[in-house]
Amino acid sequence: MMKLLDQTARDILRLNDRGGYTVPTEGLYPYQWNWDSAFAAMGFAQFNVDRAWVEFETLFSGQWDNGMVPHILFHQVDEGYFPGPEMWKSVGPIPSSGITQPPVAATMVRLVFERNPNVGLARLAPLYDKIVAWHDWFMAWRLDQGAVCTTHPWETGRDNAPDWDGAMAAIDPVGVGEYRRRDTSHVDSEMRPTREDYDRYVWLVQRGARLNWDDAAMLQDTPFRMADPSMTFTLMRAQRDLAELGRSLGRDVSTIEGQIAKLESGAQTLWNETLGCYDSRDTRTGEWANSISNASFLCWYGGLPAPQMRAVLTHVLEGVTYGVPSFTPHDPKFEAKRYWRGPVWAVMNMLIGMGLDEMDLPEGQVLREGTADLITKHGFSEYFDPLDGSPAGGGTFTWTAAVWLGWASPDAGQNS
Ligand code: 2M8
Repeated sequence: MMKLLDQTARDILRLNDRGGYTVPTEGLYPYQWNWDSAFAAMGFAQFNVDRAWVEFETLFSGQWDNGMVPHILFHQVDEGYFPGPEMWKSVGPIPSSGITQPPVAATMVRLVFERNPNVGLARLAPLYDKIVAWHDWFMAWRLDQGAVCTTHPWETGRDNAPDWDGAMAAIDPVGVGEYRRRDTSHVDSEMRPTREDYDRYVWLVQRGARLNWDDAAMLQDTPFRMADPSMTFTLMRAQRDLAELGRSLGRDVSTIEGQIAKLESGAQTLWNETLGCYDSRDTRTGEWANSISNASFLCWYGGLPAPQMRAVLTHVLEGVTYGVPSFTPHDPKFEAKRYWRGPVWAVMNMLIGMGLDEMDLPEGQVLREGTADLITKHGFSEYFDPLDGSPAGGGTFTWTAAVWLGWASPDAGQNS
């Protein structure tokens, strides 16, 4: 059974391979997404290390002059996805979106590199400088008291998380105009963001395009700017892995070490004392989102011991079956099938589980086994109902297959 699933997962990666990059799934997401690609590379590395490096190389070929690495690269126009390149009006070397995504690439590059360091050194060197430039861009433009901010919900990858409800409600999407969503022709609309969400997503894109995605101009007035645990903890972690990679290349990593210290103090500004949890903070109003989300539990992955978060995790896990749901089931805003407002995601289980393992906390094993059980029973879906495991969103999904190969499968990490 497990061998069969390994085979199916490899087949999914090959199926979604468009030659040099991997789409998250046919139809619903026909382009290269930033963090999906990094996970895809980890999956490929389990059976084809060269193909894994190519995935990163293609992703970084879309890097902008300012260092930003876009969240979507539109290699080949596809009418099946909205919004496409014509709405973004990007300014990079290839058509792209104008925002980024959680910086997990350095961490996945390190995992790929460690599969075969001798071969990896030559591939790593040029990529290393590009990742440094991307991280520097975050440090230059996206910090608030040392915590990392997002300027669009799509950037966090947790598109419709309850974290953004307050800030999104404060936006009046005036002049957004008519547009046609494509996602709801691929997936049940009950499993997707609402019309109100989309109006604001599109409005924020139109605003960025109007400002030519100029970082300084975008900072002048900030309709949406949330300091958030996904961006903060993933960057903290990515900087640690980048420093380690730099040492392998014999580089001076003292600047990165200073950046890590800054992020560590920034992370403390995401501690919501009343909630007793890491939370998102609206930098415009200073208000908390009051959201116990799966991103809250990335604290260990980010490298914080965070002993106070263990009891929070136990409480959240008591309400569900297959790992960490995107939002706590003990809050009335929880919706078991609606995307980032409740469902469980294999990638988030993996990142949280990696952190728990590194802290020698036994819940890491619980998450890995829960994820393996979920995939074994319910397949390689985009996400799953955290109560009964029923599959949701798109099928034959790249990152679910990659997580199986690189982490959840009993064979993960073996040399094939
Ligand atoms: C989802 O987001 C895209 C926009 O970026 C969408 O809904 O159209 C999110 O789950 C995001 O985290 C993910 O990277 C992307 C592709 O899988 O889909």
